[in-house]
Amino acid sequence: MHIDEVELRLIRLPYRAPFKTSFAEESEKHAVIVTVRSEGVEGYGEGVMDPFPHYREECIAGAWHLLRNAFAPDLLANGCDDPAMLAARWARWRGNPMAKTALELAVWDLHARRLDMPLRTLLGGKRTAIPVGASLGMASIEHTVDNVRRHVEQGYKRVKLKIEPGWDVDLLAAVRAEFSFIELTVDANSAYTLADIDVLRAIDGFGLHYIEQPLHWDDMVEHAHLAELIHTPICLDETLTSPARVKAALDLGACSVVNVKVGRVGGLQAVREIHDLCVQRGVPMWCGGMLETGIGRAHNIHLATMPGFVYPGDTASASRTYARDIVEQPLEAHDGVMPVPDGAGIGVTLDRAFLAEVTEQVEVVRL
Ligand code: OSB
Ligand code: MG
Repeated sequence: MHIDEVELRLIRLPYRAPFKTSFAEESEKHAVIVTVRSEGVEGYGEGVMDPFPHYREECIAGAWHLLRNAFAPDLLANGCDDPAMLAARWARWRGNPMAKTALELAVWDLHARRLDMPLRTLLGGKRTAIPVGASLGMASIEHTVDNVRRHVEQGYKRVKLKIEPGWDVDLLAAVRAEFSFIELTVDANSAYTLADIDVLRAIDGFGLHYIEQPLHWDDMVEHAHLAELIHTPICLDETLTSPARVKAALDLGACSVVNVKVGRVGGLQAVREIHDLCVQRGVPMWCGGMLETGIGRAHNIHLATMPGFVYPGDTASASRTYARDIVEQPLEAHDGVMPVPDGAGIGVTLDRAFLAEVTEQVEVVRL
């Protein structure tokens, strides 16, 4: 398949409410929307890098440089018959999984649209809807308990609370006092160390489904140690940046649950490899989120139809995060179940007028 051009578009989209984690409080999304064009057909991808590297090391400026000067020129010069080959082709540029994924996803979408097939079918996903949970940013205890109640009433299958040292045990006690039996998890985004073992042991007493990324964002060894000290399963997010690192984490016993974010692991081919490894080892997986716009969210919904995604993911209704999205189709869960957008590719189309309104920068790359 010959690619005629690659469009890079930086957008800024306000959140309905600020999202607070242990690493930052953000009030708007900065996303790189990538479009690939071939013989009148378009495919779309989304980069989940932020302006500054608070989650992992990548940032938008660095990703833009690599997309503009490395990955897009390679794609334009060599075309692509099988998007599954792109990660290997781009391995000579080390790391930078989020930047690579933004373009790889666009090629997958284009490929599926040209075949007139839903993307999930190319990935072996048979489900037409997936169970979803919701990730709640940090807020006061009263507000959090209300927010949990709202999501439980809406039928979300799992609720995840963001925590950090000093914002954990009292919060969990208040939530558990009212909701003793819901599927509840916490995500520390690397805010603790092993010196916090006493509080981690206290968190261990709340019957959580798993605890997500309690320790350093690049660590495996200390997570493996922690896994011996508490009963709650450990789920890794930040640490898992490739199929090889997922395998290493499982071999070490650093986690027993895997959060898959396509951008963090380097694309859909990487997701397929991680998926097959986790299925083979009986390790439960779920699809994480980065508050994506409708493009990244639609990709997440399609990939989460693969059979190994057995826990509810973070791909909740777009309207929780955005008053208005950049895609025309509403991506809304009903009773905690998200329908997979119908049609070819990822099944969504861009709201071009609104996209133009929220665009900060556009660059079209041709040979
Ligand atoms: O750690 O899972 C995370 C959002 C941004 C960065 C990291 C994370 C998150 C979320 C939100 O938890 C998930 C979502 O609703 O998309
Ligand atoms: Mg996380």
